[in-house]
Amino acid sequence: MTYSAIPPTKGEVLPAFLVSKPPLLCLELARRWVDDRAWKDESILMMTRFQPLLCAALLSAFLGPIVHGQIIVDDFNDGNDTGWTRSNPLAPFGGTASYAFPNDNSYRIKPDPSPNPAAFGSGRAGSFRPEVYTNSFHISVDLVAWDNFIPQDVGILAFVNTPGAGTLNCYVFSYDVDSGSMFLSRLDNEVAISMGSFDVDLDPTHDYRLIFQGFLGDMRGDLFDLTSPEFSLGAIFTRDTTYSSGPCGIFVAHGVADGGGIADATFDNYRSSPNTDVDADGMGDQWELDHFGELFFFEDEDNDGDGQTNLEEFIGGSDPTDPASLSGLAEASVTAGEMTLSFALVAGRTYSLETSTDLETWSPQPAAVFADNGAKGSLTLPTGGQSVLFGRVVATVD
Ligand SMILES: [Ca+2]
Ligand SMILES: [Ca+2]
Ligand SMILES: [Ca+2]
Ligand SMILES: [Ca+2]
Repeated sequence: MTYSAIPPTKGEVLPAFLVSKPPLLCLELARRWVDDRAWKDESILMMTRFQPLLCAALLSAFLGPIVHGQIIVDDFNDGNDTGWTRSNPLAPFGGTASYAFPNDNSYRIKPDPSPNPAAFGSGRAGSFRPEVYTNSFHISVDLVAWDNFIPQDVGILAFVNTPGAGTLNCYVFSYDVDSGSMFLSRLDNEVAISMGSFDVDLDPTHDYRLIFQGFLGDMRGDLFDLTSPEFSLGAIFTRDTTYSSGPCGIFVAHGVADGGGIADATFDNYRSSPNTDVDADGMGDQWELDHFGELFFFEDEDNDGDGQTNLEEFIGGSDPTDPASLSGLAEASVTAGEMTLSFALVAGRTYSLETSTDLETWSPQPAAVFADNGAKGSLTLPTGGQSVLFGRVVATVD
């Protein structure tokens, strides 16, 4: 009996959009057709390979289940902001703001003009999640129905402390319509200290994604145009350790200092997580720190010389400093017309099954049934009629 084999491929540098959602460990199992169109359990070849599966990773970012504690996802498709705390710092002074859910699938925040711009500053409002992040945060949110003609600032707040007019302390990644720039700033008592910026003109016919993350003082803000999300429009990288803990959220403010106009922004697809990748190498920063003591090793290096790159070991959950520890071990069986692939479970991964008849084109199999058997997981799919079928497990980092 002969088998086709796939040479291992090296991990690839990931587009920045996939920061902390890199591709995946593929456990590829080849089965050959033998004797009377019957699957033979023993005719199995197992291979491991790593291959970027961008679509799967992207889909998972939107559709993946909320799997553990501090990962929060809200697409607002329930037409409400249950779980959020609305914040209007001018409320004590008579300031108002409205909150709405356009099409019952997005989140619009619209502060009214300030009751006294000279005394209290311009109109501004936001909404916060209650979850507290400490040392690390990864926040993603989309800007939709964008209006580039309202002078305003809009974006993400992280490590929020003492919210309120003249008291808010936090970090901010935001777009400033007036200057046509993204800014990464620190707010001390609501006074902004810019720590980096880049110029970009937003197109009101496009939707945008802001991603803001911080890990032990290293911070990174990225902007993406969702019509071509594989390319970052720009990134800001900086370091500051003034604040290290707090909840996070979104905001919009009228953009003219001491101005009396409105602000109006619509958000969608909010996601927050403690899992960061501020150096954009596809490997979780905490994992890098735990194993290497720092973030400065590369994803395509093989520090322990075991033939698997550091990125491969991160995705598969093995130790990148131990040559005896390898990723990608799996088992396969076919019984009663079902193919089952089992694999070592790693926390923070979502697994899915793909099949192919030619090892070229792979098709997602959302009907495959996932089972958590403790240390091992499995995916099971009915088979039938194929003369050759290959299966692989795709692990997407949450
Ligand atoms: Ca939505
Ligand atoms: Ca990293
Ligand atoms: Ca290695
Ligand atoms: Ca290893």
